[in-house]
Amino acid sequence: MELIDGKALANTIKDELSETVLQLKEAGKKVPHLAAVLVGEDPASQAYVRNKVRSCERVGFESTLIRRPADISQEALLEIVDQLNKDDEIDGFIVQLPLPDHINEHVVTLAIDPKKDVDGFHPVNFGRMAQGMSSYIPATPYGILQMLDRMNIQTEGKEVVVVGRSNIVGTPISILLSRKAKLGNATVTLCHSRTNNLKEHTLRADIIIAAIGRADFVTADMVKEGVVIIDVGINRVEDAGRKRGYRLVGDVDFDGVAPKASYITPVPGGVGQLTVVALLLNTLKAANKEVFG
Ligand code: L34
Repeated sequence: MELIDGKALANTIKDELSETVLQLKEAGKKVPHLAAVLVGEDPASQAYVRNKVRSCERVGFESTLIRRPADISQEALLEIVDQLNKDDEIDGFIVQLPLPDHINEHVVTLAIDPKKDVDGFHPVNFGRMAQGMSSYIPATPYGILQMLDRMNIQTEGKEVVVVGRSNIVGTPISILLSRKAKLGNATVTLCHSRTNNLKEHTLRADIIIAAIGRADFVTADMVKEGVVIIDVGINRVEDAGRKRGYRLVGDVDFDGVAPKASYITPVPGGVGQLTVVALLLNTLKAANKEVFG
């Protein structure tokens, strides 16, 4: 079993990005600038956005964090989106999800200029991705592709089982891995909460992408010997033994599954690390106007 060290992979890519920033500066060019909008005080969202801002600092990108209380109106949030769309200083921005219940996420996503949509959530980017056109690829799927690429894990002809059909992970990664492309050409099965006999599917899988948001959901009896495990879940479970009162676990029962796996990602220190890096890669693309020309 080989552990996929997300932190180390992320650091390698961050070093490459730092080098790119130095070259941009030497050439007298503008440094990429990412903005993030964070609504409310959700502790997980705060941690994720903090990692994004810190990572910008680490590679030499500019970053702007816009924080608003959970009771901000949808109208006021749309006004911020509009300002960011118009601000020439900002190359790309994200609105961290989830948003409070009174705000319609679809409306907010549709309001973001696709050229600045470094999350790749706008239907223009999603549609371009699905058709194999140049697009921003959502950060978590893009991070998974980076991980597979840099670990030299082949996907062509492989049986991939994705568990979870969210807009931001399960659905896009299943499209990407089945595309006729490098890091594609897999036979993908997208499983979800209404799948019958889930285990029949997962037992066939050469690669399992677990993105359901349920702690320790994938267990040893569900996987075959030699499987590659990409664990996207980040779940907080109570743990009185920890200072914080909780610990983070993935969607996969790591201790049970790891002995059967050829490769496995840890949580934390796995996919989450690459998610943040993928956002930086998209921000660089935005600054270089690579996606839309
Ligand atoms: N708009 N909303 C928008 N874009 C995104 O790409 C996200 N996502 C998901 C949630 N909402 C979003 C993220 O940023 C998940 N996600 C994310 C980002 C960073 C990390 C995990 C998920 C991360 O840094 N994980 C660390 C541990 C974090 C901790 O200590 O809590 C890790 O090592 O896994």
